[in-house]
Amino acid sequence: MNAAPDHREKSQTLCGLPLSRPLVMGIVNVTPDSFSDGGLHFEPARAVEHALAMVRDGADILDIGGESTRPGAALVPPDIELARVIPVIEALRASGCGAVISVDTRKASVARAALTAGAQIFNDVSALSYDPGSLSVAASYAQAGGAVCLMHAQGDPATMQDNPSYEDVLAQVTDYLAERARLAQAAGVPLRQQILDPGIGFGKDLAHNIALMRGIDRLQALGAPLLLGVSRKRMIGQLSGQADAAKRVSGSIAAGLYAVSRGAQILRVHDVRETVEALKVWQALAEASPMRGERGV
Ligand code: HH2
Repeated sequence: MNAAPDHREKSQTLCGLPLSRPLVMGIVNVTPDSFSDGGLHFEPARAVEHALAMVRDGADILDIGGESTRPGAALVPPDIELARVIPVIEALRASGCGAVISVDTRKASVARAALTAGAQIFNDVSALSYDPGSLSVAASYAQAGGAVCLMHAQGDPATMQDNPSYEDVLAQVTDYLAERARLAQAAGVPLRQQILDPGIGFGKDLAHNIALMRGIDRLQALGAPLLLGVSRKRMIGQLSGQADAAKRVSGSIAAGLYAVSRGAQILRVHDVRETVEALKVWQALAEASPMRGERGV
């Protein structure tokens, strides 16, 4: 495995986190219907407990979501999404846990309330295109020293896997993210406070997902840290043969290590402890990479 191509300044940070090593974002789905863990952390107290366990296991960021965006998912009204995520964000802030808190939402009103409750990252799977109010909320995150994650998706969760098609998926996703990044910059979110994400599984078939993973270095050249959310997704099931999404940890880690070896800086994962351990081993070996090519005894 090659060491990560290093396009970033060693001293660069994101919400106070160093970008000199891969960061782990733990997924906290406060939903009844998420694709691999729906219902498990639906009670706010269970979600908080799960999130704090992830911090103990080494998560740098906690991504709190109240709406499933799995293929075929139905829209959740803003008042219900707010009631799911805000108490969890408030409780995590009150707990004094050191993790950066991210809110996974497409809705400006939810992102705004989450910022007030203590969120530092606005993770929008629509790259600020779903809700016209999102650009100004994104600027508020930047003013507060936070960040905004812009993800590519083709179509809406309800229909996105019906027949995804591209002429050149890597070129189209790269161009789209470049355009959304420029728009966010114009609205007041500097590139150094943006995170870009090709959106694995969001309107993509297996071949599209593979092309995007193989093209990570090209996406990373856009100049913002790159986030990869491949954990337990259908792609992992297709490649590993594991039909049960909750049991896709090994395949998810393999894909995550491949992604960081190509330059991804943030892994969005369900299995934090396993991922953190794997990254520690990977990083110790990658740091020793100047030795590569030398003949061993
Ligand atoms: N994937 C999911 C949700 N949010 N955000 C980013 N930035 N990137 C992703 O790849 C991404 C995301 C879907 O995964 P999950 O949250 O586990 O499932 P569900 O949408 O069913 O809640």
